[in-house]
Amino acid sequence: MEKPKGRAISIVLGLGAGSIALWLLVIGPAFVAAEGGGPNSAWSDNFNGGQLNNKFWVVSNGSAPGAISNQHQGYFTPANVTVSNGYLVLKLTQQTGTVGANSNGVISYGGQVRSRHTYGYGTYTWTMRMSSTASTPTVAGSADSGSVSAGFLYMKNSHTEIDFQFPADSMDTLYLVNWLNPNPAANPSPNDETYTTLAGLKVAGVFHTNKFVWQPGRIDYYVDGSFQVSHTANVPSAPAYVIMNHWGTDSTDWGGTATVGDTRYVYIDSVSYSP
Ligand SMILES: [Ca+2]
Repeated sequence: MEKPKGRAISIVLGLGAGSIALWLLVIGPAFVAAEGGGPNSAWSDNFNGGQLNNKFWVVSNGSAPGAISNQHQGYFTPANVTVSNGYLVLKLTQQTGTVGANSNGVISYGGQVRSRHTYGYGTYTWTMRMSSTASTPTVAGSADSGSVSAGFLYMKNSHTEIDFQFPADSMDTLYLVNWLNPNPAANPSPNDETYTTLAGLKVAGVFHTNKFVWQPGRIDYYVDGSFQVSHTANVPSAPAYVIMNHWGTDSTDWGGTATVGDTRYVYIDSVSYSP
């Protein structure tokens, strides 16, 4: 499939310096030794406990992808991660502020949660509603330009990456993506990526159950129980972190230009893994 202009690199981790930022977040100093079940244990989280299970999840606090010099700077802030009424809620705000030499830049505050463990081959499922202005899970809301939301697997410069990802400027297009960067000491190249797009799902308006089955040399993607596509190129093998995030953009390439002043929300009803 032909790639949209400028999308390849940005899918990895945002743009340019953003790739470094996310890497630091994922394996930064805040990393805590794994607890509980190992990489071959099934698990699920319905977020029904009233607060996030901090023995299982790490809330990111620091730079987010999508930075553009003198224009846009994004952060993940723990204040934008909550558990409420059975949902994990990831909030995003965008405001005017000083970015480098520009006093009229855009600053984004999003949210990100990742697993403490890494996990390997198996079935991964998220029931979630992508970025919208809906301030509760069931009310109507629009997908405003200026964000990326996702449930995905990731480790070390996309040595492993498998995603369900929604750039909010994509006119209701969900991206089913996988990466295998064979040399994670360097950033991935466009040739390391395989993706499929799905349109018309109203991903910002309703919940969908997004599932992939990852096995050696193959990833099968499903939405609401319906098989969508198999990818057999760029299939990674290394265990990776389970991540859900919602981050701001101000780019015409991926996520769209910022919508300053509009608060947006991602709702995750449940996430699970089985080997
Ligand atoms: Ca739930």
